[in-house]
Amino acid sequence: MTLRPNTSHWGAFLAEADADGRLTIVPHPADPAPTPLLDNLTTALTHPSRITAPAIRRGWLENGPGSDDRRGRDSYVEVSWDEALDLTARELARIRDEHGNQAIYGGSYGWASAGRFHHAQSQLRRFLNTIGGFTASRNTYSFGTSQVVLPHIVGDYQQVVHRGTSWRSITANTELLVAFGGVPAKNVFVTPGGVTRHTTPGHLAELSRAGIEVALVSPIRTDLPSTIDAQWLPIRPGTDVALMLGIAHTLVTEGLHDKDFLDRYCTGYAEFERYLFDGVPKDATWASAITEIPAADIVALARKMAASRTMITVTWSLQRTEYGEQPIWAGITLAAMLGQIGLPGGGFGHGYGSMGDVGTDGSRAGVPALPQGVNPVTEFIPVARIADMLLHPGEEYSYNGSERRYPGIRLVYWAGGNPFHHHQDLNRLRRAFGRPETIVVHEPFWTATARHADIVLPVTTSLEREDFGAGRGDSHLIAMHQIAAPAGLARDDYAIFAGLAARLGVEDAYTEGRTAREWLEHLYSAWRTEPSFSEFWEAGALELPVDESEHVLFADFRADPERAALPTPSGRIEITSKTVAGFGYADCPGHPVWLAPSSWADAGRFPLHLIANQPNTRLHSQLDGGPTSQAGKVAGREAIRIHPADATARGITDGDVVRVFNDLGACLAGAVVSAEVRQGVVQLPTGAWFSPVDSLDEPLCAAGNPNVLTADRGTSNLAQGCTGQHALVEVEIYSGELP
Ligand SMILES: Nc1nc2c(c(=O)[nH]1)N[C@H]1C(S)=C(S)[C@@H](COP(=O)(O)OP(=O)(O)OC[C@H]3O[C@@H](n4cnc5c(=O)[nH]c(N)nc54)[C@H](O)[C@@H]3O)O[C@H]1N2
Ligand SMILES: Nc1nc2c(c(=O)[nH]1)N[C@H]1C(S)=C(S)[C@@H](COP(=O)(O)OP(=O)(O)OC[C@H]3O[C@@H](n4cnc5c(=O)[nH]c(N)nc54)[C@H](O)[C@@H]3O)O[C@H]1N2
Ligand SMILES: [Mo]
Repeated sequence: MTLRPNTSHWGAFLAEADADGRLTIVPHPADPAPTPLLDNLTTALTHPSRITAPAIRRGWLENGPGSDDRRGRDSYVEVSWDEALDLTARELARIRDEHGNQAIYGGSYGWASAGRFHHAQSQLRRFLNTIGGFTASRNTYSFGTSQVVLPHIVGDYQQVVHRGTSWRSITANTELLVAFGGVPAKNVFVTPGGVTRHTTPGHLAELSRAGIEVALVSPIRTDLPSTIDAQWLPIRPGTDVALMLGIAHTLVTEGLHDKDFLDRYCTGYAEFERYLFDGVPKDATWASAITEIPAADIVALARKMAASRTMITVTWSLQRTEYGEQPIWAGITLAAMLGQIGLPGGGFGHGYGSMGDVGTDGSRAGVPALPQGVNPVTEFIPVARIADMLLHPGEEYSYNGSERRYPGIRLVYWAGGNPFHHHQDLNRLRRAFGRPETIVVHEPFWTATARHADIVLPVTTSLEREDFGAGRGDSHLIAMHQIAAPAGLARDDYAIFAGLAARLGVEDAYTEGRTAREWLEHLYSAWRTEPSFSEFWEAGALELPVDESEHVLFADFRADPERAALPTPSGRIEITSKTVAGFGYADCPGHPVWLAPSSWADAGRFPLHLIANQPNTRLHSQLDGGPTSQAGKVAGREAIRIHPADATARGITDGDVVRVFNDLGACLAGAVVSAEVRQGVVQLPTGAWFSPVDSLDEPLCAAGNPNVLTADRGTSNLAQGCTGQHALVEVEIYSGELP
């Protein structure tokens, strides 16, 4: 037995399996800050939740394809691979012939595993493209709203999200970091596709060593490491825009805004300034009433921001809320008013602390990937509108200036994602998943999504196959050696699609005659000839050149706004966008505005504001059964943090099982009483496996998945993005029988 290299979205490692399939994991030697999330992998090979054979839902097998509310409550029949693949191929052919390829939904959102070749979504798309295409999804749950609104403001989202001002520029130049949503250290261990050297923890340590002042604007103190001595502004959730407007109003009143910058580099500022003063003045007192931050603190912060080299950062979470376009637009507007956009350590940043590759000096080398082919079907939905699409085919909706109609979907094909983790209002999603004629899911584990499928095909994890992996800007390409044999009858997604392709007469187009190992060699060799593939494979990793420059976002634009004009209609930063104004959306007008969340109407009955953020013990719902994730559970369920005053008022003490509920649903959770969340706020992270107790009259998730409580509502008619971060709830001691 030897330790072999492999990688995950949360870090590279060396691993070996013992005779019982338990893994020993050693972090990659080049990683200065490995994460305990690695331990979640140790039980992955043999976990009881593994799917070990192809399985067909009994109702589907007996009655054939069709809408069926039993999905999620039915039993399964194990079948041979030949039978499973025959059934799947026949059903795909039937749907395609009777209804056309657009009736197949292949959006299949999700993170799957690290590894460039066995990337599940790439494999699925390549396969569906070879059989004539599919209805796709657009944008992400992560920053889907920014993907739509940023192009209207600065012309592009990629620059801002993936090539923002570097940490090096911040730690060398910034005097004041104003962090809306904080810089949550729990999130920086994750980067899509893998990460070998975790550098952000080092930058965070440098932040405190350099004595940079930080204003933490967040309902939760742990959104910034406790080692950083910050001013904590415990804002009421969903009100950051009001705070930004209060600061903006103060800057104008005191003549602290940079008029030259606004004239030269921006358009539409005058209209925004009029809004600040029209009708109700959006001054610090006004902002204080909404945000519950003292007006004096708002005024003092505004003055300090104008007097310092200030970086304003807005985490991705703020746009994952109703009207999530606004905090992005208002944050950039505020940075423009300070006139520091394009200066070292100043301006605007998006997502410092949201992910490991934001602001880090990564490699720009790019990494090889599987070609997905061309989708002949042009139909798509904004990704978070999945349940609307399934429940309301043909219905009209608005998206980014166009009027669209939901397509009629007959077959849903999911590989590498867990919508019963990631989507909002899971009780509604259950109804939506009752609608299609057939649902096919590839999964290593019996997730709730697998339990709602008709055809469940067991796949290997990245520990049970060969691949190579690297994230955006990763310092190494890791040769992912096979650590163990596949669990049960599990096959790679590639092998499954190759089997289907053969049955549908497109095997050559899909496989191009290559085995998985031959694909690795082929993709690698088209990318690099030196060192050779076999040298790379033998060495276990290839180090990639890393860019160590102090990169500054929009420095070129600042230096020459004519030559380096932004790709917006005006070539400038659009504080007012005529394009967006022209869409006529009340929920996203032409410049940043304060809009009170519509859920506030229920605040009387559901007085606690739930933050449903990313978990610090795992990635999303992945490996929830693993040791690090399990160690974080309280009373066997996901932990909910509640302020001491709110706990006392409800008779709740540490370790109690509580019921968290609103009109949409309810779940159980284990109480952690903590003054690190502000009063009136509870925090329950995402990712506990949706475990509905179907025997009860009222739906109840026994594990603590917050998406039974979140509303399935787009951010606005503009982006239609995910709004899962917030919900209003009530919490009580659970006195029923414990499921
Ligand atoms: N309330 C609320 N909800 C949210 C969010 C929030 O802030 N609040 N955040 C959202 C965000 S940002 C995101 S990105 C989403 C994440 O949502 P997802 O990406 O859907 O979540 P994961 O748990 O990573 O799901 C990946 C699934 O792929 C499976 N898998 C792993 N490897 C393979 C493979 O090789 N092949 C196949 N076929 N399957 C594989 C895993 O077992 C797992 O079930 O959640 C969103 N949901
Ligand atoms: N450990 C771990 N890391 C992860 C992930 C994971 O699942 N686990 N997921 C990864 C993925 S896919 C993504 S997209 C990123 C997401 O990155 P983010 O979206 O930035 O992460 P979140 O943890 O959802 O939210 C960050 C913080 O925002 C604060 N916040 C919430 N609402 C408000 C508000 O109204 N105002 C203010 N000021 N603050 C608010 C919350 O306290 C929360 O802790 O994280 C990535 N990193
Ligand atoms: Mo995400």
